[in-house]
Amino acid sequence: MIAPAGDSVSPWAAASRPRPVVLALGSNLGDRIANLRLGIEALEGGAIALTAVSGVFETTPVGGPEQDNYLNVVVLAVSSLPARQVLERCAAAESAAGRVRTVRWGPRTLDVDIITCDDETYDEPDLTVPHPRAHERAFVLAPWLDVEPSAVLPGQGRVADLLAALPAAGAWRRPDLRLALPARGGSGPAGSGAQAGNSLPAGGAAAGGAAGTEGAAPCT
Ligand code: A4P
Ligand code: MG
Repeated sequence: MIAPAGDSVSPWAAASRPRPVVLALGSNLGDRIANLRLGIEALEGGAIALTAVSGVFETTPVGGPEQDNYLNVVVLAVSSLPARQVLERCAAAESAAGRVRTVRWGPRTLDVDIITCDDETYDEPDLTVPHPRAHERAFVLAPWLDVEPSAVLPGQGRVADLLAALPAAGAWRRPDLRLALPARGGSGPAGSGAQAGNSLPAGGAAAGGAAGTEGAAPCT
């Protein structure tokens, strides 16, 4: 295991420069792919620039009551926003998809979690970064590996190794479902999908495309 290398900065402090942020999105209620698309649209802009979106993975539920499968994706972003403001944007994205909180780990239209903010670490009642359970969850690791094959989870190790070490993956790629980066600065159709694993350099141009219908496909 790699020792945590976190910057102990205040979660209220803006970063001195845009740094990489990894966000995980999941939905298992309502129109799952539409919810993910709404979340991605809501996250873009306002000092958060999305740079890549993973392929869409169908995943078996972890924890909580009996519930339906999830669709999960991971998005990469750059931002100099304080971690707390990134968390607020995650909550706003959840609200945009009509999130209502019932039971912990229960079904939800959209959950958006901060997985990492560069190598910053926070351990507060309502903000823990890196996400404390990311290393043991295929629904985070599989899409993260898809969009960033060299990814490292601070304090835990390479995402590829963490995923390989899980006893059962519980995550299936859905090549029939695609989400794209939203139009930069704006109003374009988000997520009607270009390529899964679609990425742009920070500050790059927009991508668009169309999402498929839901039909199961075998997965890696
Ligand atoms: N919070 C603390 N740290 C963070 C962070 N790094 N990112 C706080 C986001 N939020 C963070 O979250 C509860 C509180 O966590 C927030 O108020 C925030 O201040 P929540 O979204 O209201 O509730 P939750 O998601 O039910 O709880 P929790 O503990 O965040 O759950 P997890 O660990 O996020 O797991 N199975 C599949 N297959 N796919 C999924 O996406 N998701 C979960 C939720 C469980 N099982 C799943 C999936
Ligand atoms: Mg959450």
